[in-house]
Amino acid sequence: MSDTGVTLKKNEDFSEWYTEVVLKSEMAEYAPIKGCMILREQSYAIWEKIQEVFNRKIKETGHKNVYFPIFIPESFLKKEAEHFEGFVPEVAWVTEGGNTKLEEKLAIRPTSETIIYATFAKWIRSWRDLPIKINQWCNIIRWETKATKPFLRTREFLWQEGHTAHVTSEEAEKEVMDILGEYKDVMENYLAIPVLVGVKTDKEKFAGALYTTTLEAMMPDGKALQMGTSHNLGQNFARVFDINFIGEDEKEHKVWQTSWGISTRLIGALVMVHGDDRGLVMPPRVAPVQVVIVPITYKVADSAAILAKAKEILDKLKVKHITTVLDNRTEYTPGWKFNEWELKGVPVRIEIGPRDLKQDQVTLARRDTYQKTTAKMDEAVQATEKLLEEIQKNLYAKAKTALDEKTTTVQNYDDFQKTLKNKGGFIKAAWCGNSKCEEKIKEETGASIRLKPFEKEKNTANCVCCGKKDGEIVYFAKSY
Ligand code: 86X
Repeated sequence: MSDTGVTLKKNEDFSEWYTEVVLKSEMAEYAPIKGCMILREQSYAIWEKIQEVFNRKIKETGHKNVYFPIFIPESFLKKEAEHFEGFVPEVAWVTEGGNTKLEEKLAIRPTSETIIYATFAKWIRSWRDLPIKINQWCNIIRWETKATKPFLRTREFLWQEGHTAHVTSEEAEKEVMDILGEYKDVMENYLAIPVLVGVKTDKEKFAGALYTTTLEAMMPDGKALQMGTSHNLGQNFARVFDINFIGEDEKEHKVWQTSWGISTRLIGALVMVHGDDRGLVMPPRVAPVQVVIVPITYKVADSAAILAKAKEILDKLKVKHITTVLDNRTEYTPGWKFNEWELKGVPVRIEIGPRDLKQDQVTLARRDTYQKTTAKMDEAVQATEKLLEEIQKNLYAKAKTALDEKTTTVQNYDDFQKTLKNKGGFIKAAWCGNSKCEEKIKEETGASIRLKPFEKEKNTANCVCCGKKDGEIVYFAKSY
């Protein structure tokens, strides 16, 4: 068992548990390149689900998918020195092709603003060319020097980056919020992970943006995880890349822009939030396999009849578009199969044994609570559908309770430090708005301001750091 099953406890050794689950569930494995991972079938299928859901959403709202080159000439990045400078140590370069040194070195994209916006400048002439709303699914390279962690921090990862250009500031503003709303829907209603939404502080925002909106989730170890961002770029890039258009007024204007992204990081959050001591727990709406049928035919006389029933249910579930696997391998015992499918997080297991056959029923086992129930054969599909919905709801509700439990309001710096040390999580506290206080707190406690909530709290309080009156309530946390 120790070879294949999870040996560490989520509550005791969270970080090691996480790695063990990721590896043993065959989500990912380390690649023979430092800081890189192999995404195996198990995790790539989840990525495809996320793509499916998000593609549908953005296409419905008039976005189109495109693909830009992986290489970005150095001169492009230098044009935007303001946001590029801080990132220089993270850029990987190509300097040679074959045996020839390149005249200009090429960055392997760390993000694609510069190459995409240089192209926008060519595409856009008049207001009739707007808006442009494009998205690309691609890989990204950032030469991380900090310790890497599967899905959360690797030198290469997959993401989508959306880039839009608009006639008016209002349109860009609406786009930023629309996308944020779609992200929230993906995270909460598909991944079953509740998120806080709000705006980053000036210190934490993307340097190229007017403002950065963010979605933040809470992990079981008390650290926050940024799940996605949506930026209002204003006319910052339009100025640098000369993205101008002739308006209906026949005058020249600069476009208003947005950019936004989510990445394979979300898969890491999924493992952390829902996983347990037996392994992964997949929310039904993104589970690569939603139902596994295990016929209990091992050394059983009725095995042919049991298998026939299993196939009957398999076909019925397929008709309902429920992704189902019939595990009729004969070389493993039912118990061994249970463990394996639990490790992989399959939400519902249907067992059919001799007793079930006799009583014209099936046994349903749910992955989230381990509860077992039975259903009559002709109600099995309906019962399964209902159970999948319940599991989806329950996983979200559990995660929401955990988030609420890990959110603490404090009035003074002493409580701030104690809470952070003993409990972690989000700390709601008043902040005067001065980045000096923000930096001091980060230095002394390791916690940063994760976001300023959109829904401003009516209450104000004294800044938790300097004591100044009428501070704004913000969320602090240590983070990944
Ligand atoms: C910021 C901004 C933005 C589109 C997103 O957050 C979503 C999708 N892009 C990304 N960012 C950088 O601009 C950046 C630039 C360089 Cl050169 C780098 F090496 C690392 C970077 N990391 C983040």
